Amino acid sequence: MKALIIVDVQNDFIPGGALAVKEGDQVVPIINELQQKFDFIVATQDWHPADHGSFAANHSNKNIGEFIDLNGVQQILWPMHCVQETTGAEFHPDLKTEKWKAVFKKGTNPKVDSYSGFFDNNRMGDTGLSSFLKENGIEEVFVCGLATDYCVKFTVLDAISEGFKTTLIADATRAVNIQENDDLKAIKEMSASGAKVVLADEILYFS
Ligand code: VGL
Ligand code: ZN
Repeated sequence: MKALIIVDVQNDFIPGGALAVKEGDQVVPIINELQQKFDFIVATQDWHPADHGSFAANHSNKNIGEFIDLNGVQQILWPMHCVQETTGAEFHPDLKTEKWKAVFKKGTNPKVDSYSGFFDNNRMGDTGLSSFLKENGIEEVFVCGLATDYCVKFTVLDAISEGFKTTLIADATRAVNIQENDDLKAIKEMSASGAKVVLADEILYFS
């Protein structure tokens, strides 16, 4: 059976949010349409404590975009975003949630960031997403959401390494693009790692 994984479609990643992704709002209507094609849907939610180590504000004399060593893992520093229980951490208000089987929160450990919906960046913490999918007979996952070059990419790469047949729905994602073309680089990396890359229309009209 197949599942749709909706990654981090949260207010802080939408234009006007703390870590705004250009055109991030444009994935919402596409993802809502896609949801009609899936019986099994899960979502991930970036869910940081205010003292999270990925926030530039929690390090003295460090700016957003600088790199640090965070407990042995190279970490780019972000603006404060998706802080637990804040509006910025909530899902976009127009995103349909009725059919979701579960939400997997990530990034809760202040000592390590977590881009993937499956594991922390040091691969120690496990959200339980992989076992949840496997217990429910899911063999194939389709990934969409925000952002292409961070949480979507690492969710796709972990899905592949967990043995799921994995498809990226490319136009149902948008990228942070710190460097121009980070989105294209990320899509190439996912494809080279074994992900199938499709456009939403293929699923909406041909499946
Ligand atoms: C994300 C940066 C920091 C994402 C989350 O959802 O792609 N990016 N936290
Ligand atoms: Zn985050």
